[in-house]
Amino acid sequence: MNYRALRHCAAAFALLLPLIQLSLTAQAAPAAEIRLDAATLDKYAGQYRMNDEPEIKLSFFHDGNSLALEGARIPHTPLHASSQNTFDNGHGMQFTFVTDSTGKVTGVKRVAGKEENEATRVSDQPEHNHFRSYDRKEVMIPVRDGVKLHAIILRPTDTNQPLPIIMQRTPYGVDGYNSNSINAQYTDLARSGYIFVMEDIRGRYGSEGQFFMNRPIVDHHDPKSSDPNNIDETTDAYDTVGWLIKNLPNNNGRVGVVGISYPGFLAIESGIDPNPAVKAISPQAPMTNLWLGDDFFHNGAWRQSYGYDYAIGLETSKENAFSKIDEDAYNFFLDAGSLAGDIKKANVGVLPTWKGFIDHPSCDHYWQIRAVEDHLTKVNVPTLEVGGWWDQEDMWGPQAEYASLKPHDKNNEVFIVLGPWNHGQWSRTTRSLGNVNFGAATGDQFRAQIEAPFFAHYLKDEGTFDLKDAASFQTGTNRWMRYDAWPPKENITERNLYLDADGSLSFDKPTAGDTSFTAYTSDPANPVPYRNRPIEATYAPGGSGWYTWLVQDQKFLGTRKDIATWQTQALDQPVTITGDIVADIFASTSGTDSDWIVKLIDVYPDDSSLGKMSGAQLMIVDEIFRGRYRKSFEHPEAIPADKPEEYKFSLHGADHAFLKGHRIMVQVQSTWFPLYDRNPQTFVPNIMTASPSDYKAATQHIYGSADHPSHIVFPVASGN
Ligand code: PG9
Repeated sequence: MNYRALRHCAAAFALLLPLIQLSLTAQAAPAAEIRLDAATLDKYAGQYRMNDEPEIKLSFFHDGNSLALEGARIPHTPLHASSQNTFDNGHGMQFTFVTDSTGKVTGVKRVAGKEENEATRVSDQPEHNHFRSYDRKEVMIPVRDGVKLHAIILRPTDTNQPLPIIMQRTPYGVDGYNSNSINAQYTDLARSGYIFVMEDIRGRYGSEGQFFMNRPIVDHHDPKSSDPNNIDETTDAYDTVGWLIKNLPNNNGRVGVVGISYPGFLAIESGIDPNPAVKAISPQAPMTNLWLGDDFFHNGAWRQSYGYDYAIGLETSKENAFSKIDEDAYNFFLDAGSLAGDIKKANVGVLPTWKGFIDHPSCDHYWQIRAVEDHLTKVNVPTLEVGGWWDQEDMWGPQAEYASLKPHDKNNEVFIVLGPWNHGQWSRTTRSLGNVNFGAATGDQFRAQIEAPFFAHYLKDEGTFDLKDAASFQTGTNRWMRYDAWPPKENITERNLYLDADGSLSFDKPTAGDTSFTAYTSDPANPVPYRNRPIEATYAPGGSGWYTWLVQDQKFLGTRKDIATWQTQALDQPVTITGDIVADIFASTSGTDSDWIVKLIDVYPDDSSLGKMSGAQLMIVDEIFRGRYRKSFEHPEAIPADKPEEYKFSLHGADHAFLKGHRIMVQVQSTWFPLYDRNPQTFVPNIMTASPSDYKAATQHIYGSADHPSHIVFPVASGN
């Protein structure tokens, strides 16, 4: 299992706590080992609790001539002494024990790369983890067109009872799965006991056939579907499940499918015209609509750095090969210009996904047939959707899939969980995202209290599953809420928060004439960075700000003149918003095309007790809209210069309390680079091939008048 594979599997495993990653992956050469006497080793043995993540306990054992480490999600890991009080795991992580003036061991400092944390000694009795032993087999599974798919099968060694199967299908490689990684990643499920099946999808890693990025669904009801070559990910899942049920001894005939991100897309596909043995699926951060709101475009604006990096990662090799831009990505993409320029710079030919972007910049048939939510016209299988409020990749997918399935949910089998997470973060044990601390290890709570009971109920008939319909972690108040539906209707009043020309925000509709606007100049030669520079490649092996940019304090933007800002006074009582937040903006441009980016921000008070959050500007929801698509996503149209036009688009769901003393802020800007390619601000037929002379500065007006009252639709919650 290589480090990059782990890291990217931003989805699956890479998002586990760094401790686990580093205990399983080779990094730096260990320092020379020294021998310590038994009394010294005994002195260090015990249990330590991480100071900043109290749910993580490290147990050090006196193990032979050295120490070994274990944790609830950490396999037994031998350590080597490199000094009287420092040990390393042989993979770049050091533990230095700390003693007080009496010589008593009080804690341990953990250093891993740039990260340093401390743990306090809480007991002299180390605790073993409860890892269950799994037996590992490798198989090739034939599917209907004769292609064979590679899979790893893991089965508990301590029982011959018929067990259900939990399957994950993935493009990111399955070779690294073994008893330890299953226990570390799926701790609750592994303990409960399932047969785990991890499968490489067609054309990736050990599987035969041709990989096709986000392969569209074929028409299974077409007479042609008897043609064995009429395959897609749903048929590969169907055939795999059929083979497993027939060939794995002692299975109970039921299969659950789980996955994050690309594997989340594969999980929802397993529930479309499913094999009858599929009894539960959990699509987590599933990529669903690549043009409207997930990885590659948002409302028609192309995600330049991501689309570039990801296509290299999956299409230049059968195994992950993510791009290694070794300069500030801001400069790299500014120099390249449009996608045509990126392709020249990459020098790896025109990858299939890039060809898709160039030939289909608009939402034509090519993207329409890839929109998974359009296939969700029936509930075939109990479904648990999972999404993060700050998911930097697939925030749209879970909410869109839930919204499509829900109207067909006659038996109350479709659920959604939304929490304070980035992409896949619910698989980790942590209280924080960036500088924001939510006061509890919410991922652990989700896995133990929602995910494990969901699968136990539907696959083992154990217990009840009584999530109402939606579980949401309300940020600000930092508490779990349960709702009858998402977005909830009860106790919600929609109110418009108006963007007034004097820079204030108010619930009162403006009455002034059209000379009431806020102006700024947007210059594609100097675009607004979406995060702090230098910007690393998305999954840069040495670390990347990608994972936390959505919670980055927006003060990093300083006093740029190309961002319009509105804000309230400090609130004298909390304002809670629960549901979909919609931007309804009236704007004009002196150009003939433009992007509109709207960010809703919680401004924390200056208060040293808030630590790093004192005075912070935390984005709550945000989105971009490419102006040429205001009338049709399929047929773009130039914008008439200097004329107010309406741009109405969802900023997505939130469940957030702006607390007393905080301020509500809204920002509008027209570049967000290099996450999104620059709009030339001059209408050209295809922005993917725009030339340098097409890019022009433009004067933008955001209206706050009676006729053109720009506002944000706020679902204000009361009584909770
Ligand atoms: N967000 C990734 C992805 C999924 C589907 C298409 C493109 C990218 C992922 O983490 O799997």
